[in-house]
Amino acid sequence: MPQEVRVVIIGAGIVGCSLADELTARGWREVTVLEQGPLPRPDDGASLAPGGSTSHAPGLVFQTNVSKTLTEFAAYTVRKLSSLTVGGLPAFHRVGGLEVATTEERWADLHRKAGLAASWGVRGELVDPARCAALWPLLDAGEVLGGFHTPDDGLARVQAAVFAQRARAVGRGARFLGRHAVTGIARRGGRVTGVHTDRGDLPADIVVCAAGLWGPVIGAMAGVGVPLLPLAHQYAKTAPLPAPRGVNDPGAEAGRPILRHQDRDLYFREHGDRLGIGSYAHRPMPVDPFALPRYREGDAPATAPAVLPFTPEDFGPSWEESVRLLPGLRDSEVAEGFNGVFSFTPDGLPLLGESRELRGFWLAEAVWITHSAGVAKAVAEWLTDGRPGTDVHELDLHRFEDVQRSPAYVAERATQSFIEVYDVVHPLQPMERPRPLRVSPFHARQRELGGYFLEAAGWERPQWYEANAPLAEGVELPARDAWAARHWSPICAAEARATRERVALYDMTSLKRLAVTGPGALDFLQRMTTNQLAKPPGSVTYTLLLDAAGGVRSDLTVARLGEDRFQVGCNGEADLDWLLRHAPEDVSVRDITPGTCCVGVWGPLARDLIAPLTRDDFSHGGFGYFTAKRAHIGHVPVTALRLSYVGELGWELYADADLGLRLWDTLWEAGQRHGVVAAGRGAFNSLRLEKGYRAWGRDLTAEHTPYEAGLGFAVRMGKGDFIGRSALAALGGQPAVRRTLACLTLDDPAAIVLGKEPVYVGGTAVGYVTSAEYGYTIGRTIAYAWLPARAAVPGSAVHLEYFGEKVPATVAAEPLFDPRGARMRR
Ligand code: FAD
Ligand code: THG
Repeated sequence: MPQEVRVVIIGAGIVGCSLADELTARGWREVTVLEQGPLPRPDDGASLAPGGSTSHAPGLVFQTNVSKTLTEFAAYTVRKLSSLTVGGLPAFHRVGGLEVATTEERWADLHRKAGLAASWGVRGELVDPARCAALWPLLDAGEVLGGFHTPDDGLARVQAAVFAQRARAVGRGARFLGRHAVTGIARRGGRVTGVHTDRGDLPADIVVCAAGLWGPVIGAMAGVGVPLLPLAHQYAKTAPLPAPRGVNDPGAEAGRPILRHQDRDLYFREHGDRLGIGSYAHRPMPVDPFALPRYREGDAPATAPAVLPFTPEDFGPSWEESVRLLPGLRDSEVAEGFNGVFSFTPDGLPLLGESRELRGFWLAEAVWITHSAGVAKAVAEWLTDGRPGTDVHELDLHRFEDVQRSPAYVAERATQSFIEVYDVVHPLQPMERPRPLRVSPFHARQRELGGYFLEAAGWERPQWYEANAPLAEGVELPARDAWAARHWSPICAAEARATRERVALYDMTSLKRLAVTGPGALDFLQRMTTNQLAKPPGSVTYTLLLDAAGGVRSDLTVARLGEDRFQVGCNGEADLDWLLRHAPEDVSVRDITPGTCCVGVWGPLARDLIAPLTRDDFSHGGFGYFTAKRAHIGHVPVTALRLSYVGELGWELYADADLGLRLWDTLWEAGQRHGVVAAGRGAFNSLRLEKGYRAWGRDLTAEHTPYEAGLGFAVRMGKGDFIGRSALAALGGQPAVRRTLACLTLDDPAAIVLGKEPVYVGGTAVGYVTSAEYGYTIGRTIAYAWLPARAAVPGSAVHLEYFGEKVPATVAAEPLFDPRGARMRR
């Protein structure tokens, strides 16, 4: 019962206050918020704010984000703050948002952003320079190519928002204790039991760390890694401006839209007759959270820990650029400023969830004002219902691999997140540093073959191999625009063709795999997943992990290698976390990805390539589709799985890493007479879309049921209980669905889209694209998209929008290639 569970929230910034509000709204009664700083009233002004990042944040809320989840969180924040009033004013001031472009690249990107806004349901419109200047009279229309205007964005009145949520929580019985510094986390038997403070101890069943940039300090008290780095960010105010052309009303705090000039890492808002200017253009200024000054009673606001002294020399270029965009500032000056500190993570996204090492210890960290209410709602739902109502896998604390949690990695990547905060980032863009970090045993060969490497989870992954360039000669392909041509090569087409016509080697080492073993292993996996796994050793099964509400948490392949031994192919660190959380004593779950490797040998000649290398039976009769066996390929012992995400005859061959190079060389040499190629992720992604194979996290998430996602075939309701079964049963068997993941093909064989584009029926955006790639075998672009079921009827005409261009498309029956799977079963 939430009523009796004692929750302690550490930190009364926007996140802590919002969470207290969301929890008490759901019936939680024993909620205590501890704050080391003072707890101000709204009329006390910022000077008495507790002193974290929230205290001085100017509160700009731009909702549109590449992440659908973050966009939804921002939209919720806007809705919620708009409904809260303090002193007769709502806590959200809907002045609108304007992002301007001064470069062609940004102007194109704003078109892409307008598409994202349409996909996620945010109102917005691209506007010309004259309209930009009408919205922002200080602005030099000659400087901009255009803008993206979002009328529903605006300013959070941050202190009011904090106060109103706090007051409401207090009204429902929450306790807020100011000047209480948490000094330790009490725990017993892997669970938190309370907190120690400088004013005594408090028992707790659940502790939520909402300590902002102090997260790592609290984490250290709990023995939990909190992968964030605080960095300073400059914020300045101008001197009072002469009311420019009568628009700037000195009485009102702001009237014009919040403004972003991302080409120069700048943003602007009004403060009455002054402008506030925020800059990310300066050198990174990391802050060690362990070295921050302790709070002292009566500290002056200037010494608030998250506020560092202004360094004007760092702001110089930003001022010049501000004057260039807003020439009216020429006669003004920077009147005041500060270097404000807040949290950055390796991928720029928040850190949410319960620690696995210390149960009951939760994080709600690295959260912007923009997403604060949405995050708080999700965490409150998660605590109340066992699952957040919004898919949060991108924000899950457990998304990082071990190697991504080192202090060195966190510092380097978080600094890069600061640098890139306003950059135009291509969906395939790999991190720049640290690289190379993780390499497969085939790396040396891949480099010899001219691999073009992208990166995922720290792994170097070839997208294609320049050595295959001769095969691409004469391949007819539509021309690509510069954006779509980034991280792409016509060689991908040649590698895809070689896979369909001959045979190719794919490095699958980065595919995460777990060993699940022990007397309870079968029962455990049966309870965790949807498909029937009680099959003889040697069987391989495609199956789903669901959450309790029937949402798809992941899709897996489970190979039964022995009575009590399973190899699980999964989608990432979060799967490992989910299984470890649920594993009983008699089951061991181990990540065997590091230390092993995998080659996919796929194509009609795969058997011809492998058979001469082994005495084991790789015939169709002796080694059936979706089965596994131990075998030897030359000198190398392998676990072979007969399945193929690219939809061709072949095997995944797993070996210990020390023998990986030998395995690759053996296959490579034997493959020469069959015209073997090494093939990269570019071909891989195209081939899997032709086969209609979903990529979890992109095409579907916990937001979707198996039926909506077209994966009902992997659910066996009759096999016994499993997590999510009762929720599916409540839907009534294979229900008719309201929305569905549909396969589209673009009508113009030369058209390209890349993913996340909006889908229109008539003039209305009804859905969005998940994955898209040119289908090299079928000769046009394939786009999977979430659509209302009524729009997803094969043959229906829709259109997508790509950089502002209308792209006609048609719903197709799927899969587009080899629908009966004959090529894999011979
Ligand atoms: P905080 O506000 O830092 O709250 C954490 C609280 O925990 C603090 O009050 C701290 O005192 C308390 N605490 C820490 N340790 C302990 C302890 N041991 N015991 C008890 N209490 C403890 N975001 C936007 O969305 N839009 C913007 O325009 C924007 N502009 C910004 C401009 C600047 C200059 C800065 C600095 C940040 C800006 N941000 C903006 C980011 C935003 O301010 C933060 O991400 C957000 O305020 C973080 O809120 P929080 O509640 O997590 O952390
Ligand atoms: N290989 C292995 N494990 C994996 C993947 C993989 N785990 C994660 C992810 N990829 C899972 N995704 C899929 C998607 C489709 C198929 C396999 C893994 C697949 N499906 C066939 C189909 O839909 O026709 C067969 C399904 C069935 O027979 O039940 O092959 O790439 N090891």
